[in-house]
Amino acid sequence: GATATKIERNSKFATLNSNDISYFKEILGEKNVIQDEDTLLSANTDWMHKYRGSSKLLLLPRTTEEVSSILKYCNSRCLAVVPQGGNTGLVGGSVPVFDEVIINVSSMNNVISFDKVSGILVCEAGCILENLISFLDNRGFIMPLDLGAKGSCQIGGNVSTNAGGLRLLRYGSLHGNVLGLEAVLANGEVLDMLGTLRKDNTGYDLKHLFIGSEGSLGIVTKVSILTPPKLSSVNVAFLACKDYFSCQKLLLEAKRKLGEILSAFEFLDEQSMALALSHLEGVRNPLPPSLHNFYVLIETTGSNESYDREKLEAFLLSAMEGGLISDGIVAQDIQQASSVWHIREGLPEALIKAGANYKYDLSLPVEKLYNLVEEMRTRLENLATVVAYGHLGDGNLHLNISAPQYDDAILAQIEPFVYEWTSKNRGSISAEHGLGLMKANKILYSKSPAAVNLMASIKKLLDPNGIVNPYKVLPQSMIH
Ligand code: FAD
Ligand code: 2HG
Ligand code: ZN
Repeated sequence: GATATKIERNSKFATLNSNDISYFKEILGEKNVIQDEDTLLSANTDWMHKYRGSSKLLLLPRTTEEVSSILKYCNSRCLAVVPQGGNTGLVGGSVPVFDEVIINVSSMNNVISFDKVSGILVCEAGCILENLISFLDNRGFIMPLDLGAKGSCQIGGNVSTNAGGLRLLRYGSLHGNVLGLEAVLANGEVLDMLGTLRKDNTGYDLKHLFIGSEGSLGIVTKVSILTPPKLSSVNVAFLACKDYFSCQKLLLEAKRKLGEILSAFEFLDEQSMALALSHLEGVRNPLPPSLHNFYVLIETTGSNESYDREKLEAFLLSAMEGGLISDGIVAQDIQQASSVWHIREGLPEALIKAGANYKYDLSLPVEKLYNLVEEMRTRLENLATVVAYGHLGDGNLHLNISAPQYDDAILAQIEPFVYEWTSKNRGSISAEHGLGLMKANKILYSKSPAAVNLMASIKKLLDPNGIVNPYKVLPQSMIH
């Protein structure tokens, strides 16, 4: 693939043979052992069409026991594997680099239990996020996470990437919301950590190792997750700000004045809006045409319609009077709210349509976050378009560089500058997407050598042959 260059296949891994295929057919049944070319082509290719592997086999286990048998066998044969969920990952972590066997738990898509008193949902890892959202909606609950890829991503993939998304500001990260999980280790051992307790301080909390480890320590097969009740009153405002400083002040004011009802605070710059308008079907700017440099989407979620509305209106009035916002609308119905959300959520897709896309997912101190964007524009001049948006409420910038095609001259202007800048400002080079293949060798920009060494030791302990998602997350040189 375009970026999977410079890495060599690890020669200690075996190559698939006909005995392997026969074994898998025996344990999984013919139809769950996929060798069909079209299906493999899409499973080998990532969402951005930037990374492409050459796997000859996709396995679809239906139970934890089947996952265990597959891994036990692969480990004994030294066959490398890649766990894949909805394949919506943005760092090349979900596709093979070479010929790794792809394991997808999409057939494990049952809800196991739901406790409507505590809101605790236990389900299999292959459940698609949007299906869980609908399941809960019918019961008066919501998922604590939401993201643009909800129609395809699996909860197992979300947990494995510790996905952040649009509601983290309100409900916190999956490290807080996931109460338990079941995972299968490289040697086939099943780790049952599927607790449903809010509090459990018995020894090391091992589930956290699997949350955000991007399939490098084993395969997540079941998840237990705390879900919040669905509240009756949701408002969405779409606002314009003249400069980045106003966006920042608006965030502070929103936290102070909207307090407990604030549920999302997203921002996009005018370059993002232009991209959405030209590449997303049916999208129009809900604000009258004028020179707006920044847009902010604020969502409130509460339980009292008139109180929430009053609170939001008072906040907007004071922000308008204080000059923090230059224009804005409050969505009048669900359709308008979802079309406003679509502008923000559609940006990754708009970027794909626009051509080549260099993607950086950074945590930075909010007050400095946009300086990087401006410096990047100066560096790139007319070579490419710099587009910035993200979860401002969480200090998470999505810096995207869009160009007609991939070009080494552009990349040389971006890297290592972007990583050095982030490191110097004590930011994170992966806020929520993970390291995958793209940033496995960049981890030291955000973590100390001692921390990375410990990670490598954990990887070796849990997966001594290194068969699970090789070449990803950690630098190869540190785990051999
Ligand atoms: P995949 O892409 O299939 O896999 C991702 C990683 O997890 C890989 O390393 C894979 O090996 C591993 N993995 C998958 N399933 C398992 C499993 N069962 N056990 C062990 N390892 C596994 N991310 C955010 O954080 N916030 C966002 O707001 C957000 N928005 C997005 C919007 C769009 C349009 C797109 C395309 C992506 C977005 N993402 C976002 C990135 C991506 O959707 C998330 O990382 C998502 O959690 C990945 O889930 P998935 O099932 O598609 O996993
Ligand atoms: C989002 O917040 C996703 O929309 C994707 O995390 C970010 O496209 C990106 O860079
Ligand atoms: Zn995001």
